[in-house]
This record gives sequence, structure tokens and C-alpha cells, in this order.
Amino acid sequence: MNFKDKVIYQIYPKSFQDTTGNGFGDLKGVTSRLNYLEELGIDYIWLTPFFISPQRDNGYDVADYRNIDPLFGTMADCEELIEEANKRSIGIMLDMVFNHTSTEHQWFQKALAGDPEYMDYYFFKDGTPDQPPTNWESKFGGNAWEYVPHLKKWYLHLFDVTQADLNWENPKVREELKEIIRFWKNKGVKGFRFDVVNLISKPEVFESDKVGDGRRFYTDGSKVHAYLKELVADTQIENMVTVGEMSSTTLEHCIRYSNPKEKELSMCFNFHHLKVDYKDGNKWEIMQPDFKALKTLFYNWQLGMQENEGWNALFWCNHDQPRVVSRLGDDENYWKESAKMLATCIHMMQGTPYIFQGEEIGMTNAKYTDISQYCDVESKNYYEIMLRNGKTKEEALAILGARSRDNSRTPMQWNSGDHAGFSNSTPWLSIPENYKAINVEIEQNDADSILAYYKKLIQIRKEHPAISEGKIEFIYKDHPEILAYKRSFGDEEILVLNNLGRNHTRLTADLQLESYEKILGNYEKADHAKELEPFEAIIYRRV
Ligand code: TEU
Repeated sequence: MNFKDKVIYQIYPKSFQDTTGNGFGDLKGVTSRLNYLEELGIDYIWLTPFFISPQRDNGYDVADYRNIDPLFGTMADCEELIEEANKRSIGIMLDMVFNHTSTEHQWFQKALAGDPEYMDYYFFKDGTPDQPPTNWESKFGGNAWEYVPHLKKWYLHLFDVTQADLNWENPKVREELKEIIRFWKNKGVKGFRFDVVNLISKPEVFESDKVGDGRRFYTDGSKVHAYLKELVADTQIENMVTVGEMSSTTLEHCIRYSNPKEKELSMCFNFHHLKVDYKDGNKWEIMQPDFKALKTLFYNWQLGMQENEGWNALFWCNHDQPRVVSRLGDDENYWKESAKMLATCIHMMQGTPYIFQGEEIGMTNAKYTDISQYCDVESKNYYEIMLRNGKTKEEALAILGARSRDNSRTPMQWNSGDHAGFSNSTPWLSIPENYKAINVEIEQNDADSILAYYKKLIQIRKEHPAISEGKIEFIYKDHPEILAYKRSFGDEEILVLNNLGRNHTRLTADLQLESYEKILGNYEKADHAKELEPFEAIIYRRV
């Protein structure tokens, strides 16, 4: 299965298109926008979870993996979406949240009722109410264990208290999860994304972490590769597109997860490049992005994967990350230029690019001014934690403004009409004020728009094997702000120059620009110019 020339579009259904007027997006809404996506040129849609869920973590807390949450529609709507997408040669990829279930899942409910068979689906540990089994921290703040008084036991939740971790060591759990994959495969879906799948293998002995938050005990755990191989083989999904979301992983593990010989996954998401603006690695402390660190990470991952036949998922944005144009670009003075440059960086590297809904029109962060505007459980928890730790309300709000996951979850901006064309009533999460200037309709009528540029990026990937298949070699390695590389396949060579910064920057003569022709760029200017403009990107092809 060749996924190298494919482009994947991520949809957060709750915020894509509402067709019922309840303020929440739904599956029919996705179907109604398939023509837009076909025209954009994407090959797959990854849909974030729309299964039955109490929605504590927006569907990443699944209570029933085989049924559609009524918020999003019905099974018939889902089947229609899969069918209509397939007609347009667009494959649907579903999000499998298999590290944990909602505590409302019947397995957990049976466990809570004291059924030993189902208690063994999770991690229940004996203890007294004052002493959690370990000092591990939940990713959403606080201790990762919750005490259940009537059982006199603690259960593990690496995420929210309503997201109980599944015990993959139990073969029955693994069989249940395989059945879910088979169920959806039979419905005609074409691929899967596996949520935090490198956290599924927990240690045999649970011990407290003397130096950290516990991550090292369960990240890329000892059985994770065996579990994945078994899941893939037994469900026969090795020829489908699969992507694993890997939390705090390593290059060595991602090579194994994605090298085709291992028969695990097609590719991996890792997040190291999205921490270059975390002060001391802390998401809740703001720092200017460190471009040198960013470049080094790209070198290591691109070359490391290339040398060992691993495969990267390329992305800046998803439903957990702030909008990249607000984060690494400049959404006021160089909105269009920086959005196009950032897109170029990602789409021209080696790997399969992902576009998160709205990224292709340059949607920005939410720019909320009050805590009541936020919905995300992580944002709300950390707001309280920041206040407890001495930050003022203004400081905490400024940090959420830059870091909250809600920044990317605001409704899709389709047009300048009421509620941005997303819904005909008040949306579940407020729409940024800039929607009258930044929306699909405006950009569809502008040949120079960010949307038009994304279409071209997708198109040139299909036309040039050097982009989809080619080797990558970095140049300008020591430059503080230019990210530049060559891609080559057979006789074809592509040269990509990206100015990450806002300074005019001179290019050195040894590039021999005269022997290249420009395929795409984000400035109207003479070819072969010896200087890069602020946030300029140019794609050249050797002639
Ligand atoms: O995210 C896993 C993850 O580790 C993050 O990207 C997380 O959002 C971040 O660490 C918080 O700071 C996945 C999903 O993408 C996310 O939406 C879910 O909340 C999470 O798993 C739990 O299922």
C-alpha cells in the first residue's frame, strides 16, 4: 500500500459542520462538505472519535466503540459518509482510543460492580484512601490514580479521572479491541489512527518515580511492539493506512513502529518539534520558539527515519495543538506569508502530510479573553493549577491563549455569514472574531489565498516523485532561521527554502539558483532572487 503520495485531512466533527442546528457539528455535516475536500485534493479523512461518549474529553472517553453518539448522528449517517467518501476516492480513517475507556463503558461499570473478570480489564490496585499506588501524574493534572471506596482499590487513569487505562496484558482485552477493528473494517473504513498507542504497555511492577511524573515506566513499554504486531496481524490491517499517536517517544521506537518489515504501523506522530516553545519542557510556561532546536529535531527525525526505512507523519496542527500560524508564524503582520511558509516546510519534507481542518485557510488561535469561553478539560484543570501556583488570572489567561487545546477546536470558518456558516445557532465553542476575514468562501475566490496554496502543495506532491518518495538532504544547517533541504528521486531534484523568521536574509552563491526553476512560492518576485523575504518559502526544481 503506497501512502507516500497521499495527503490526510483531519476532521474534528464537533466543529466542522452542523446540519441540525444544535450548535454541534455532525457526520451529515462532514458528508455535506465532501466536495470541498475532493476539490482540495486530499486522499484520506481522519475523523476524531464520534462514538458513544460522555464527552468529558470530547469523545476520547469512549463508552461504546461500536455505536455513534447521537450528538453526531446515526450509524446510517456514518455508513453514508463512508460510502460517499469512497465514491470520491477518499478513504475514511477512524480514531481508535485503545489505551483507555470511559468509566461509563460497560466493562468499567462491571468492574465497579466488583466483577473480577472486568476488574482485570483495567488496573485496580489495593490500598488505603490516603496512599495512591504510585506518584505518577495524570497528563491532565493531579495524581493518575483514583480511589474507589467500596472496592478499597485505586484504578489507573493516565488522562482524565473518567478515562480508565485498559490492561493490555489481559488477552481478553486484546481480543475485544481486535473485534472493534474488524467491526469498522467491515463497514468499509480505509485506515485507523491509534490514540496514545505507545502507552499501552504498562510495567509488571508499579513503582513511584523518584525523578519524574512516571512517564518513563509506561512510555514505549516493553511489550508495546508485540501488542501492535498481534493487533495488526490478527485484524489483517497491514495493508491499510495506520498511524500511531506516540506520546514522548523516541526515534528508535518510531523506526520500529513504522518500518514496513516490522508489520506494525504505516507511520507515527511524534511531538518533539512542537515543544520548541515550551520553557524547560513545560507546556504551561511560554517561550519564543527555538528555531535551532526545531531544525535539529527535523534533521534527526527525517534522516533517522530515512536511513532506517521508518516513515513520518508530517504535521503542525491537530485538535490538541494551538494554531501554527499564531504559534510559529505571525497572524497579524504576515498572516498569509507565514501560513504558506509553514505549510511548505511540512509538505515538502519526507513523510505523509496531515492538514487539520481550518489550517488550509490559515485559521488562527481563538483569542478568548475569559475563562468561561474555554471548554477543554485540560485547559480548565490547568487554569486552576496555575492560579494555585501563584499566577494571576491575566497571566493564566495569556498562557491558555497560547497553549489551550481549544485554540484549534473552534468551529470551521466557512463564510462571513452568521456563525461563520458552521451552524444556524450558537456553536458549542465560540468562533474567533476574525471569521469575516478568514473563511473558505473568501479564499475560494482568491487565487493567491492560503487555500489555493494548499491545493498546489497537494497537487505538486502527486506530480513529483521527488516530493513523495525522494531522499532528503538538508543544507544551510547552521543558519539560525532558514530551513532548507533538497529532495531527490532518479534524475529529479527539488530544492526547498523556508525562512522561519521575519528578517530579510541573503542567500549564498553556492546554491546555484540559476540552474533551478521555481515551482511554487509565497511571494511575487523575480526568480532566483538572492534574498529571502520575511517568512518566504520557495520550491525550486532543477532543470
Ligand atoms: O492525546 C494525547 C496526548 O498526549 C496529547 O497530545 C495531549 O493532548 C497533551 O499531552 C495534553 O497536554 C490524545 C488525544 O489526541 C487527545 O485529544 C486526548 O485528550 C488524549 O489522547 C486522551 O485520549
